[in-house]
Amino acid sequence: MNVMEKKHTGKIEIEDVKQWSLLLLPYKFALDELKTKMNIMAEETMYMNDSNPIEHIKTRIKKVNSIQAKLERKNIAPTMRNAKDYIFDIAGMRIVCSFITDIYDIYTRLSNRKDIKIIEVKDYIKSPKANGYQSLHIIVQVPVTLSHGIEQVYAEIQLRTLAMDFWASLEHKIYYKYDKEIPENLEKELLKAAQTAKLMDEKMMGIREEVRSLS
Ligand code: 0O2
Repeated sequence: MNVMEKKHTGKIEIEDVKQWSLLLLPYKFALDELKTKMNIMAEETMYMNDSNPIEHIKTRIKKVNSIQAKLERKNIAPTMRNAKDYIFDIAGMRIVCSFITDIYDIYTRLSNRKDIKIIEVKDYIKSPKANGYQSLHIIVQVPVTLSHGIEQVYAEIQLRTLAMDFWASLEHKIYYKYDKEIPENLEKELLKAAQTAKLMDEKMMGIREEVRSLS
């Protein structure tokens, strides 16, 4: 099948859907690799510490139109070459933890690994976004072995607590419901909710420490 998807928006180049699918394949493999590594890490921690730092993991591959839109926002031509070179979250993994300390423990373990290269870290937990968004974002490079050799593939890992994830999911829905223009009163309520989520995370950590000190 040689399906051609043509998009005429100014100087945008025509891209072949099949070629895009081929480009996205290593990102899927990178996520498969990462997921296995994270599951091993979690299982090992469970045996050693009797607690699992990971509540759940979700993965997604960015859609071609979202990749192109992101390139356009950055004023970069939406080609496959540019997608590979300039978009680092084509492969996305979200790791949801119970406690903030679990997030930083996982980050430390990731940093110590030889098979994952940390490229960039954005700490929206220490410095939340103006709307209240919190998460630890890490751009990594993972080697993926393909028939033609080893490819270093970028992926974005987002680490959050359950409370941060709850907030972000609702905010994301509201953001799209209002077509990216959230009314001011809702923005304020969301900010308050983010602060409540932060307090909840701190409280839960305190309780855990207390329980640990007793056992
Ligand atoms: P999706 O559907 O989750 O993939 P940059 O890469 O630095 O040029 P970018 O991509 O905006 O700029 O980076 P950043 O700040 O690391 O945020 C990327 C992702 O974080 C977003 O991906 C969301 O998943 C999440 N995120 C960031 N800010 C917010 C926010 O205010 N609310 C919510 N709910 N999520 C947020 P995408 O591509 O937007 O969407």
